[in-house]
Parts: sequence; C-alpha cells; structure tokens
Amino acid sequence: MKIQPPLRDLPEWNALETHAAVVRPLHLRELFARDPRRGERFAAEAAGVYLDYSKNRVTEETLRLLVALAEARGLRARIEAMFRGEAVNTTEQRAALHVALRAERGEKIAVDGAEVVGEVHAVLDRMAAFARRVRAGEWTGSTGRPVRRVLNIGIGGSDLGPAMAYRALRHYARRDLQFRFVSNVDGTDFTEAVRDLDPAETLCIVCSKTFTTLETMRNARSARAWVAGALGEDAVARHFVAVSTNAAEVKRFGIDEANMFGFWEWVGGRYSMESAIGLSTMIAIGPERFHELLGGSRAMDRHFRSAPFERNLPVLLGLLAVWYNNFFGAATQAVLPYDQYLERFPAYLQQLAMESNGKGVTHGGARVEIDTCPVYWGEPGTNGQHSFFQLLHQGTRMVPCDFIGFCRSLNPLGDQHDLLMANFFAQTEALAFGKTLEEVRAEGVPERLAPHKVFEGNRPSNTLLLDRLTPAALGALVALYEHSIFTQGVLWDINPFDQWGVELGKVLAGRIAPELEGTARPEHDSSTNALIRRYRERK
Ligand code: G6Q
Repeated sequence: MKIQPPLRDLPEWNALETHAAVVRPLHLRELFARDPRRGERFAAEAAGVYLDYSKNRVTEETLRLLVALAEARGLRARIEAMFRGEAVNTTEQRAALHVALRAERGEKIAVDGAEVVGEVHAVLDRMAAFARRVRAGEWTGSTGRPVRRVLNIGIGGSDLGPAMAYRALRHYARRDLQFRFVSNVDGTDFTEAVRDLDPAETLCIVCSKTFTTLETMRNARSARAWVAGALGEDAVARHFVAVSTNAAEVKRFGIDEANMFGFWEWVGGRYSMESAIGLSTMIAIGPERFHELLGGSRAMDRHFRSAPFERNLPVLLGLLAVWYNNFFGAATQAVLPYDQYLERFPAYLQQLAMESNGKGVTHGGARVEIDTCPVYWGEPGTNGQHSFFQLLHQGTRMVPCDFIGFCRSLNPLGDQHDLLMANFFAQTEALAFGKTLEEVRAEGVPERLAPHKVFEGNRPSNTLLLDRLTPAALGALVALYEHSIFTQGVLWDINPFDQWGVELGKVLAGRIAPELEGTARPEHDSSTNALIRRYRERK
C-alpha cells in the first residue's frame, strides 16, 4: 500500500482549514434563509435510507472540498481494494471482506486466489437447514423434548451484533422461542440468564472466532456443567453448537464438528453479525428474513461502491464526521434511534466505530497528528430527551447527532407513532435553529430568566428517515455505518480492521488471575499491589 503523506501536508486539507474559518461563524439560520430549497438539496437516498444532511454546518463548497480530500486520499481505490478482497487489514495482512458475507450466490470474490462466495452460501445453507429444524421443533434435546430456548454465548463482536439484531428484529422473531445473550465473565450474567431456563429445552450457541476468548470459554464451560449436571455428559452433543473459525478447539471442547458453523479469518469480529455469528438471528427470524437482512446490506454495499461521492450516503456521513471531528473539535458523536427496537444499536455502533478507528498510528506506523475516532454514544428517543438532551441543546460542547426514525411503526398504538415522530422532527429543528434572546423576550419571559431560556442553535444533525424497520432496513443501516467508518479510516490513513488494544486486554487479566488465588507477593506497581492484597484479604 502506498505510504500516504500526513493529512496536514495535503493542499486539500489546508483548503479545508481556510474554509472552516469562514464556515464556523455561519449560523444554520442564515444558511437556510439564504437557500429556501436547502432541505431538499442537501439530501440523498439509497437502499431505502433517506438522508437529510441539510442541518449540518456546511455549504456546497464544504462538500466540494471534503470530496476533494477523499479523492486525494484515494478513497475510490481503497473501496475497490476492500471489495476485491485485497489485504486492506495491513497489520494482519488480511482481507476485510464482510461485503462477501452478503454477496449474491454466484458472485465472484476471491481471497488469495480462492473463491469465497460459494463457501459463504454453503454455510448459509447449513445454517438455514439447522434454523428450520429448530424453528419446527425438530431439533430435540437429549430427553427428546424440542429445543425452545437459545442461549448465545460470546463477547464483543461475537455478542453485540447478534444481541443488537435480535432486539432490532424482535417484531419478526418467533415468540415461542426465547433468546438470551451471555457475554460477561461476571458469573451474574450466566446465572441470571439461565435462572428460569430448563436445560432440557435449551440450545447453547458458543460464538467465538478464536474459541480461546477467556470470557466465552468460561461461560461455555459453566453452560456445559449446567447441562451435564442436569442431563448427563452425553447430553452436551444435543445441546451445544459452535460458531468459530477454530475447528480444533471446538472439537476439544466436545462439540461435534457436524454442529459447528464456520466463518473465515477475513471476517472481523465486529463485522461478523451477518456470518454464522448471526445463527441466533436466523433462528429467531427465519432464513428468508435473514436473507432480507443480507439484501439490505448488499444494496448499501453496491451504492457505496458505485455512487458518486456527492450522493454516496456512507461517504457523506464519513466526511461529515471528519469535518466536525477535525475542524470543529467535536469529540463525540451521538446516535439517537427513535425506535425502541434499536435500543442496542448505539452500543453496537460504539464497538464498530471505536474499535475500528480508535487508533493513533497510520498504516505506515507514524503517529497520526490529528484526532481520529470520536466517541460514539446514544440512547433511543424519546428517552434521551428526558436526560442528556439538555447538554445537546444548551451545553458548551458541540455534539453532532444522527437521528434515525421510521415513517411507519411496527406497533401502531393510537397516535403514539405521530407523537414519537413529532419529537424526532422537533429535536433536529430546535438543535439547528434554537431560540434567540429576542424570541424569548417576546414570549414575555422575565429578564432575569431570559438568558437561561435562550437556545443558541447551530447544533448539527443528520436525519436518517426510513419507511419501516424491516430486516433489509437494518441491513442497510449496518452497512451504512460500516462504510462510513471505513471512509473515516481512509481519510485518517489508519487501519480500521485490527484491534491490538483489545488483544492487550486478553493478555493482561491472564497474568493477574493466578495471583488472586495464591499467596505470593504480587509484583506490580504499589497501587495494583495494594489493591490485589486488599481483595485477597476480603474475598
Ligand atoms: C471484534 C473484536 C472483539 C472480538 C471478541 C471476541 O472485532 O476483535 O470484540 O469479537 O474479543 O472474540 P472471539 O470471537 O474470538 O471470541
């Protein structure tokens, strides 16, 4: 891969710096007043997602300059490299080919000369056959009773995606099947998850790419003891399946290879919810709907790969993120879904974004001299409005927001969806336009209180409006953010596909764990030593 110059050395970057000084003092009130059609012109649509980005602190010139920067960074070629299965994960010399997970049967994508789409569909077919048996009550446990409860055991990328997707698509899920997700090594997670479950009708899906992750293996062993304790050791085969790339470890754990669903090195954990890691999702919603999910992502993939940057949703979101992050000092990005089913979407995105772009070193190994990934966070609306929105409206920090909403509710209840959406539209409007001192005074507010009731406005947001929360809509949203994050990574010249910080965590605890058991003097810094001693005395 070509070594990129530091961003600050690019004329396109300098042009943006000069331009930012002009845009910063502009108010969205002014930008909207100048152009009565701004709301329609600063909008784009793809894969069922309508993006209104007019309430951003940008002009046409800003977009032109941001696109020029993307071109200078070779974004088009980087997108092609990713889609063609090149080793875009440069530190691990691997492809990052989650787009192949949703490629259509018959499409041709090769990694190191080997065709992969055929294998992807072979696994999808096996998953479908298995999911159908479970859904039909034909997959029975060791006592002959059909499996009715599914316990997904995994962590990080092997948990957040499936846990988010299960909640997001609950409307489409079989209600006679129950799903639980166990991730934390804290025994409370497992204990509470199985408290009211009967092992005789429970299927455990152990999801782990490596099959060596401490938390997952501990929880999997607890699950095995729970099943074996109630039904005997022989029951394990009927009550466990594995999703992994590590067949040898799966076998060692005692899971029959016939009950293992594979995936590949080129699928990163946080990009894996549409691989076999999504087995729980497929059991919940059925293979046909799972394919709709893939179809939604595929539509967004094709758009990302082919649409001009000016109308390319993931590119636009990525460029805007860079704009606020680097030219306005915005340290965080809020994601606010106005749909209760998307309650875990912000948590899922947190990993997707922050594990991908939480990096400080370029592909070439140099220190990145500017800020990279902002902190992603959020909660569903309208709940957030009654808590942290205060800061969004009147705090001293700028927090760019993504509002995600749907035109039709999956659970129409009187006028509640209109009420929800009235809040959705009102919030973006209030953030953008605020309320001036004159307006506050005109309302007759006493002078003493007036400054407290002023809303500066000029707070940027994107509005993502979709028709309904279908599996395809979720797939499109997931791919939209994946590719927006990729775009940001390309601009910053960092590798979004490794995670050495997470790997570190996996090693550190392993060193201390034996010290908590023993009596030997802990050999760390004075703080860690004292804490370990206190813990040992009191545990
Ligand atoms: C994801 C990360 C990380 C990973 C978990 C679980 O991109 O690498 O969150 O998914 O640590 O790893 P295993 O699937 O190997 O258990």
